[in-house]
Amino acid sequence: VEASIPEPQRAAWKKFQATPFVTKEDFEKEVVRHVETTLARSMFNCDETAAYAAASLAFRDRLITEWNRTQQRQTFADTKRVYYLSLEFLMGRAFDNAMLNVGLKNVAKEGLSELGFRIEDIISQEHDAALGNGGLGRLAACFLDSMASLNYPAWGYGLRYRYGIFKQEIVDGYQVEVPDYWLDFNPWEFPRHDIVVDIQFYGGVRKYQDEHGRNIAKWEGGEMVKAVAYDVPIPGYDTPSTNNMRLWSSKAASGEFDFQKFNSGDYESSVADQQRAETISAVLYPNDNLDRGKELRLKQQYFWVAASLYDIVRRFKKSKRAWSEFPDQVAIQLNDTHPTLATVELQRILIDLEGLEWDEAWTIVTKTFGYTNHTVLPEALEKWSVPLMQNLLPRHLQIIYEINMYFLQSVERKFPGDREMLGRVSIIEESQPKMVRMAYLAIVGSHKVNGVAELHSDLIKTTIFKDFVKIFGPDKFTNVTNGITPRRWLHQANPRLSELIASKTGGLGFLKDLNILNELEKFADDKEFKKEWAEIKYANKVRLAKHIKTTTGVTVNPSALFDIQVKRIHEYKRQQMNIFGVIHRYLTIKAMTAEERKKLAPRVSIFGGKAAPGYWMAKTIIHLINNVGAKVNNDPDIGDLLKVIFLEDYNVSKAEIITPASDVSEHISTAGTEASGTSNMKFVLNGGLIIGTCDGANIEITREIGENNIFLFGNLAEDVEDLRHAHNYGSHTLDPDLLKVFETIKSGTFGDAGAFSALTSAIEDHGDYYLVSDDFHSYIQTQALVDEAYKNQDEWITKTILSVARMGFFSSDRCINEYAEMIWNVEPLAPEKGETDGLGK
Ligand code: KOT
Repeated sequence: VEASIPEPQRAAWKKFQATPFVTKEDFEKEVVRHVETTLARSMFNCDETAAYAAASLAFRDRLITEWNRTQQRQTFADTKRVYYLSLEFLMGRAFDNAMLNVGLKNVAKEGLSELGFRIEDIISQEHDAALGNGGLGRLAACFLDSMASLNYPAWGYGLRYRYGIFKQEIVDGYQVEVPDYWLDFNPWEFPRHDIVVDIQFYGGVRKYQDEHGRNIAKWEGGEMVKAVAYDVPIPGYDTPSTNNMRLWSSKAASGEFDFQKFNSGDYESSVADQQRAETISAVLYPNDNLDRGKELRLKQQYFWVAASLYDIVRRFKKSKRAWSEFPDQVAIQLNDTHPTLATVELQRILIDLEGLEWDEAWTIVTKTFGYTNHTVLPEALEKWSVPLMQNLLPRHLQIIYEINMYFLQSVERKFPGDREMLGRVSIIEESQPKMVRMAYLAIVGSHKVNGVAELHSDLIKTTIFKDFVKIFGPDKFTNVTNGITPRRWLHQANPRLSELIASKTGGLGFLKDLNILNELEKFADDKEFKKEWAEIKYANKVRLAKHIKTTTGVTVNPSALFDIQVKRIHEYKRQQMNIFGVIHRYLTIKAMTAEERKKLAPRVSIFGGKAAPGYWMAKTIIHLINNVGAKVNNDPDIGDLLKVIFLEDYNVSKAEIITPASDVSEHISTAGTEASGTSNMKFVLNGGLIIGTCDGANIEITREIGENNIFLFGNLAEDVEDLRHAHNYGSHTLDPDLLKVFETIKSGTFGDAGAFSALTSAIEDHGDYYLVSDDFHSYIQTQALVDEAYKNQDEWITKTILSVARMGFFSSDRCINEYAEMIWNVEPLAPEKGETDGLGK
């Protein structure tokens, strides 16, 4: 539909086009206008919620103006765009981020103050957008920030879950899940009721020959559901570029179906249909690093992928180019295997709907897609049962079989007679029932596959995807080490540190080129600077101590060493090893003389993180941490020497308080299991040291900051397999200190001894798969080194300054530039000077 205003009337439009506010006065005017009109309130009933709403709407209007301009610019330029497909976007709060990226936080702060509000109180009114589980979803959010900040024409595509990740409450030491209904008031989304896509499920395939003798496959019947677009503006930092995140919401297809039922008096079932349709985008699956193969999850995946591809193809078709140019205009990145059906859907569109030949179509598909792998854990590798897929997506299953047939034929040509190889690499696993291996499909359907840290990218090449390296050659496989956005994870979370750095490096330029942090090296021995540096850390610890006091009631001493492990609870991340170490410390202190105790550095052990609701072992770990806390924190014999805290409901906005407050943080996964980790980067960037295993990005962090500045311990990835084998087939003697810890637990010191038997017997009786006992001694020794090092505050501070100075590599801007160059082949599209009013600075 041509909806463009004719030339003669455009002058009027230009005259009256929206102008984003820049001054404090204009900001206040917008806030008052929104309070009085949009919200229908007045100065006599404007509470903090209303002030938050109005201030956000003022910024949203501003973002939307730039968003429109950015989209226009991209459409006119008609250059290649990136589409980042992710089932998770763990965005956190948007208001503070919008103010900082647009450069108007001070304007807003003063404006709000004149209107009677403190900006911190207003910021904290916002509900986190928690559409993700952990690292994978937060990575997608950091990438959106970097793509906009670097002016890449890029869209995020995801699902608009009505319920994000559950809220965690701790009741009597147990995790309780509470639904996270976050959409009551969300000023950051922009419903596009005109952008609606019909999505088909179930039905069957009719095959026939048309009048030209061509084979036609028609997917017919089944159910229709509507996908409605909701757009969220993504502002870049210090640039007018504002990209788009498009989230799809499911709605019942109105019309024939339910209308018929309705007329025939079947009101109930027409309402049931509607509810079933809306269920598709209702809830985020709360599993991190686990695949459960549920039908509704497959429905979510296809719903989102089909709507996104329809949208992408529609946009491409407007340019009236030949199909062969599709990969020159479109790059699609698959964030893990969750969107892999997109490869099949594009092939279906091209052959069934657009009439292309198979080979021509498949060339386009593979040139378009890139696939990022985030895990090697076998329980996390997605597989879908063939009967399930046959029922839900009959045409897609046929296409998958055909993709597999051509693929296996090419393997057969390259490795004639190697039947075992064919069985190993087949996209279809010949099990009962048969399964579609999504990672294999993603590899075959993409031109590049990347891991997320060097060790991980090497591991996938030598273990789970070894055969595929032989088949496609090593160049198809590459590495892009993860990163984090310094805007949120330094400037926003730690404003004082950001300010101090700016004062020594000539302004905020480091937020756009993080390598500028290097200039801090020369202050590593500067007395004045170190004093300020230490004061900021202390203030951040005081802030966290206050949060601990109000949320748990426990008083912690901000001068104690803050030792933090916050991340999803998982056996491979080994929070159990941490809490066993804490128990060991407790026993050690109890056995000490008063003299010995004086020499000890007081410690606060802080944990946080959610367990998947069905993951019993993870829930048991949370229970043990809380029970240890209850015992230790109330033991008068211990006092400040040791406190154990479990922080409820760890999420992005809490991470912004927690991350700047660490002295050490723990990244202690069994070597070879954590693909990258990203909180390790956040903690170091905020002036904390880390204790970690030789795993994921810890290795590259060590390379960058120097091995004197990190506490590494434990067995190496290359030895893990042999150790596991020895546990199961050799004699398995456990660490004596760990056995003492187990005895204490079993004696009931931390409450009901039986409650924790699963934790101890996983190690004693079931092979200790995660090597807790093998690494325990080295862990305890390294913790003792931490104690020693912390006593020398002067050296400690120097280590933290040097570490921050060397963290430039871990900016997500570096990642995005690598993806753009190696995988997407896209260029930034810089806004022209003077095209907009630019920033309000
Ligand atoms: C897998 C299945 C479902 C949900 C999440 C996953 C998942 C999450 N797989 N890997 N991750 C994490 O991704 C992060 C970002 O790359 C990594 O830093 C982290 O090590 C992975 O565990």
